[in-house]
Amino acid sequence: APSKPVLLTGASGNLGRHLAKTLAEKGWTLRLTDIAPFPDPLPAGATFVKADINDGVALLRQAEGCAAILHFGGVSTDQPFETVIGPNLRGLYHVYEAARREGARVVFASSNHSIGFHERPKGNEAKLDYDCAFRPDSYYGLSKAYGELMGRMYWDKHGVENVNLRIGSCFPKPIDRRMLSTWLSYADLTRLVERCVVAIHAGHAVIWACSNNPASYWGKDHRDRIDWTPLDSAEPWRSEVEAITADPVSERYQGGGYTTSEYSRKT
Ligand code: 15L
Repeated sequence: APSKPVLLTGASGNLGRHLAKTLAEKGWTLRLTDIAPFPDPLPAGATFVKADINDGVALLRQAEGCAAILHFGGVSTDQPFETVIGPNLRGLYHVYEAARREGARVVFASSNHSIGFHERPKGNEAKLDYDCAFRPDSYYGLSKAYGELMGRMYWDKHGVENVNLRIGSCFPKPIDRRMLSTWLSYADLTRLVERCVVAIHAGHAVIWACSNNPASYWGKDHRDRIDWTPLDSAEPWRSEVEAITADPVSERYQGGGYTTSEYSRKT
């Protein structure tokens, strides 16, 4: 376990709750925070503070003495512009300022929606590497691209290390054909976040956060730097979910349904 505490934002969200439980089981000292109350019994060694990530002073106080900030807070789905910008742009800035002051590493829950308008590879077509162009599919995806670029700047300018997890679909199990490519198991997520924090060197890193899915859309990233290998696979669910598909536009692009919400392109 890390020798210093680790701060987790978004602790009351789906992924936050899972990380709080499993990292505490590994003996980590966690500081949990969220704007919503923590719905579970508090894990051993953890404290919880109810706060808004837009409260920069509260965040600085919570980050004091921390080795890392696991930033899983903010808007996590496709929402209107005005809903996204407060938590995902200003809140993110407060996270990075706190990390800069503490010399803490940031693990950022980015998303496949920062690149969602790349087409899905067909047959033997090349998979997408980490240094592909951002092609956000929503204001939400755009905020995640901004978050990754924030990390780029804080590394270049201030030496704040950060690992940007382009999370595919992290749910208990895959529920449609797209998730045969994008699914990330909860167990692989915990192992990934653990490596992000304990790895000696991170710099500015980008990781395609999906399980070891043969149908994955994604290729090169920085997993060797942090020594992470996903162990699970979506393939056992293939026969159950492969017939579950969406409209033709959603099926063309990696971001799926996020690409077509409010879609008005004619050609
Ligand atoms: C995300 O970024 C969302 O947080 C999650 O709810 C899923 O929609 C996921 O992407 C996905 O693309 O499946």
